[in-house]
Amino acid sequence: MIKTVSTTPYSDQKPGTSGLRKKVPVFQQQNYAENFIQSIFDSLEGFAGQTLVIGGDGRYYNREVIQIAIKMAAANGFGQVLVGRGGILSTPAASNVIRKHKAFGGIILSASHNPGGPTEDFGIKYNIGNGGPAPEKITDAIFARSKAIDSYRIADAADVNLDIEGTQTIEGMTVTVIDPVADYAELMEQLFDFAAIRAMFGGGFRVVFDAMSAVTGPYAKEIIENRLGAPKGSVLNFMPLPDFGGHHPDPNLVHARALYETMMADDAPDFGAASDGDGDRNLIIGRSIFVTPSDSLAMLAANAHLAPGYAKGLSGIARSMPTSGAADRVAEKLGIGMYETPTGWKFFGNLLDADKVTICGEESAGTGSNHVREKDGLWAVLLWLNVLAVRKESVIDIVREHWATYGRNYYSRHDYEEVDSAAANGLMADLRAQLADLPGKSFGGLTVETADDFAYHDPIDKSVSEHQGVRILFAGGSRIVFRLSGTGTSGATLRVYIERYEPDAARHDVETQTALADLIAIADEIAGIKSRTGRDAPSVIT
Ligand code: G16
Repeated sequence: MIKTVSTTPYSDQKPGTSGLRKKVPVFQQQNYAENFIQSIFDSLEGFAGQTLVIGGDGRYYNREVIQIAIKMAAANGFGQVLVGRGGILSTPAASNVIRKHKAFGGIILSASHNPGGPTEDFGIKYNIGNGGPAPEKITDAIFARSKAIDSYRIADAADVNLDIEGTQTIEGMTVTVIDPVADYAELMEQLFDFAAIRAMFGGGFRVVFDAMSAVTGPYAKEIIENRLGAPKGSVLNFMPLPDFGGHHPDPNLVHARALYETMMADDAPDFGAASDGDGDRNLIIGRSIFVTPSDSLAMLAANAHLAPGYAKGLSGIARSMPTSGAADRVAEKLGIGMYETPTGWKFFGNLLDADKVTICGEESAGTGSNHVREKDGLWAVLLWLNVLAVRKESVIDIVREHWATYGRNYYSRHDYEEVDSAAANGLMADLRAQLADLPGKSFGGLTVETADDFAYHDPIDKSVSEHQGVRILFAGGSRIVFRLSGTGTSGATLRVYIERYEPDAARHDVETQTALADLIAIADEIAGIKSRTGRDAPSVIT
C-alpha cells in the first residue's frame, strides 16, 4: 500500500558543497529524511519506471535511511532500485553503477570524511544520470521544495533484506541487491595494467592501504590483495564500521597519522595510501615523502598516459580554484586546456561530459577522471601504482623530477574548524570590503597584484556561480585564498589556502610551513584571523 503522509517543512535543508550534511539527531527528527528525499523526487522529472541507485558508506543510520529511500522510490513511481549489498556503495562505485546501468540517478548516503555515530554526521546527496553530483540548479530546486513541502509518499511495506544479493519487489518496483564491488573492480581492470602492478608486487614492492574502517575496505581487499596479489595484511582497517572505529575517516596527515609515521620510518613500505568515509578522497605517501593532493593531480596528469585507459593522452585538466597551480604547468606543457572551477566536484561534470577534460582534482584530497563523475580514492591509488610499475622509480624520485621539470608549488591549507559563524562571516565580509584597495599594497616585500571574489562562468551551460572564495594574488605567483567550508555541520570552518611557486630546484627542500611562513603571517595581517576567531593556530594543517 502506498501512503501519503502529511508533513511540515524544515528550513535548514540547503545542500552544501556535497549534499545535505547534518548531525544524526537532526536527521532523526520526525520526517526529516523523508522531507528531503521527497524534495529530491519533486525536483526531478521523467523518472517513472526508471532505475534509481541507492547506497552509502555504511555509517550509523545508513541502513535506516536506505529502507526509507527504497520505500519512497517505490511510492514515487521508480521502476527499479539497485542497492549495494549491506547498503554499501562507495561514492565512485555508485557513480559507476549509475552510468553502467543507465540509471536515472542515485541517492548516496554519506557525510564523507566527517565522523560517524549516533551523535556524529550523516548526509544525503543526489547524483544525476551522468553519475555526478546534482548541479546547482537541481540542488537549489531541492532546497526551494524542502521549504514548501507538505506531504511525502512512501510504501507501507516490510523492510528489504539488504544482505542477500538478488531481486525483491515492493509495490511493483523491483529492488535488486547487487555486489557493491564487482562493477567497480571490473572498471579498474579496464583502466589499469593489472599485470604490471602484479609483477611489481611480486618483485617485493611493498604497499600499505589504510581503509580507515570505512567503505573502501571491501574494494581495496578485492582489488589490491585478491586481484593484484599484494600480501594479505596490506589493506588495513578494512571492515566498514558504523562509527569508523571512533576516528575521523579523513585521509590527511592528522587523521591518518599512523600511516604517515609508518611511511616515514626507516623500514617504510614503498607506497602508502588511504581513503575516506565514502571512498572518494585519497592520501598518497611515498617512503619518506607525502605528496600533496595538488602535486598528486599534477603528477598523475603528467604520467597518466602510462596507464592503458589514458594511453591516448588527456583532453584537458580541471582543478578547483583553491587547488595549487601545479597542474596548470603540466597542461601548458602538454598543450591542453586547463579549467579552474569552484570547490565542489559537481562543477567538473559539464567539462567531463563535454570531453573538455580527462582528469580533475582538488586540494581537498580528491582526484578523478572521466571514468566516473565523482572523485575516486582507489582510482588515484591504482593510477599511482600503475605509474610506479611502468617507471620503476620510487615516489620520491618521481616527485623530485617533477619539481625539477615544472618548479615546485609550495602549498598548505590551514583550517579553523567550528569557529563562531558570525565571526567567520564577518571576517569574509571584511575581506570582500578590502578587495578594491588591496592591489598595489605591499606586505613584507610581497605586493598584491590582484584581489577578487572568485566567480565561475561555466563554459558549457553558461551558468554563473559567484562568491566562491576570496583570492589575493601577489606579484611572482604567490597566492592566499580564503573561503568558508560548505561541508561542516557545526559552526563555520574557515579555510585559508597558501601557495608559493618556486622554480629553482636548489630551493625545493624547504619544509612547507617554513617556505610559506611570510604568507601565513600576511594572511593573518589581512584577515585578522587570530583576533576574529580567537584561535592562536589552525585546527588542522594539510
Ligand atoms: C566535498 C566536495 C569536494 C570539496 C570538499 C571540501 O568533498 O565533494 O568537491 O572539495 O567537499 O569542500 P569544502 O571546502 O566546502 O568543505 P567530500 O569528500 O567531503 O564529499
